[in-house]
Amino acid sequence: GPAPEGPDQAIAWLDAHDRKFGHFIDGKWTKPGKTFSSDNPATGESLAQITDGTAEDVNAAVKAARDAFKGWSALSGYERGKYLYAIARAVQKHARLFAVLETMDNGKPIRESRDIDIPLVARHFYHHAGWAQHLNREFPDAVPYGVCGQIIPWNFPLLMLAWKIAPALAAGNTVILKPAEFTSLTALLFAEICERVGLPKGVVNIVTGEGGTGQAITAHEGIDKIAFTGSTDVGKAIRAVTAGSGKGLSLELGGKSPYIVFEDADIDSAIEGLIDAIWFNQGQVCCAGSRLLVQESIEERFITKLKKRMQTLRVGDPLDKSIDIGAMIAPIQVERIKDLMKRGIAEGAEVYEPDGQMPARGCFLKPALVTNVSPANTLVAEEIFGPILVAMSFRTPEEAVQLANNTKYGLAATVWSENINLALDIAPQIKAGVVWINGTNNFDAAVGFGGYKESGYGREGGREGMSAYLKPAWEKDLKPAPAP
Ligand code: TXE
Repeated sequence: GPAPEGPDQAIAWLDAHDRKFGHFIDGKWTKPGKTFSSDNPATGESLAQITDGTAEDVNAAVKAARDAFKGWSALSGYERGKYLYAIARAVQKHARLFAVLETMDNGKPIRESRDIDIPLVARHFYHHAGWAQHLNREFPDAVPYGVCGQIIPWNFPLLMLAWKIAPALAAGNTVILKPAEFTSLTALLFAEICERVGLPKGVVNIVTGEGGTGQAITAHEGIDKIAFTGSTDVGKAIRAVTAGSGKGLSLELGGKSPYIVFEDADIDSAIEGLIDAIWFNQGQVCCAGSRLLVQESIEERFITKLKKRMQTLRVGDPLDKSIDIGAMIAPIQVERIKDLMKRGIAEGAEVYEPDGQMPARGCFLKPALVTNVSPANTLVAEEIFGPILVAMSFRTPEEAVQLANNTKYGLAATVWSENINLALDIAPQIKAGVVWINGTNNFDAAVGFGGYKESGYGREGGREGMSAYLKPAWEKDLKPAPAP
């Protein structure tokens, strides 16, 4: 068979492009324009120059997507499904290259990109190929929106692309996707996959760039729906810009998810779950279990065990398969987190960090456990988006629910207890889009994921995720409301 794809192949792929990329618009590659550097956060080295998309670039992409929409939406769901299957198979075929490239560009451990991100990407396209096939039967009175503008973050670059593109295409939409400025590379490799499987031109357009490119997308009159995943601040700005424009909108924003451990929990399992909940992807996860709420009667025992387990976590080169915690996305995020920590400590927080060696260079942070905090402490109230766990205790189930809901966010939650009646009683009282019982980070393409409150609205995955890319057929001929 073919040689396994490793770092050498990723470097060869970058070199084959002279480490400089334009956009993928209308099935063609544009010449690189004004560029910025995409760096490997583990080494600080530049990987490639990425084009900062202009309003003209977005215009060209919208025109291509509009033209492609007629043909793409007229295909039967069965025909569109065949393309999604082909994409899924091509992602699997190049899984190793995708995983290494993702780890080099983002800093996440290769164990995660190899075993979680990329397999879930393939799973997402397979799942939505199925939806495409059954679309007319499942949604007989629905039609696609048209052209979708999709703006994604850097924490799960290719997986967030899959969450956005797979349902949009299955429903018959065409897309303009903007990856985050820190992590454009796997989206560009994905564009090559679209070319290779013969996806009709203009159905998927990848326009790279910074926030300004995102603004050009959200403001564009030729776009029918915006889907955004990212910070709550930018989500609010996009909501304001799109209000009254007639555009559809779904937002998946930040979180500060509670991880509740009752006194009757299986403590060893709860600790393993917690390691995954907060230290998966260096804690740069919107649904990270970042607020530990542990029942007072077991608090001391639990925290002692947790500290011991934290001593075994290895921080280092994300391409090393034995590493638990890789690099943070960028120096700016490390500084942001250090500032938050300073504020929290000034407000009285105590911080525990394991001893372990740290890499001499690169964007690394130690895992940390924060205790002695009040609900008003900055580290309790704000999304840190890093490897920082905040711990508090509660006495009664009522108090656990009250603390869990004492947040502006509402994305995810975990309840840990051997008493299933207690767990099932608590779960629906927590205002979060997903509540896991005796588990965490269970993602599946078939299940809707999304938030309440400042975590956004709309669901991705499963039936709800499909309906987010469809509208009632009678709306097809409505004109957008005029701007106020
Ligand atoms: O996100 P931004 P940032 C949170 C997390 C993190 C913080 C800042 O707390 O520390 O946000 O991260 C594009 N109009 N999350 O600054 O800016 C941008 O180019 C349109 C949680 O990186 O929201 C990128 O493609 N688009 C989160 C995308 O928005 C704009 C994941 C996200 O970047 C824009 C990421 C604008 N005005 C961060 N400004 C999660 N929920 O998973 C920027 N963008």
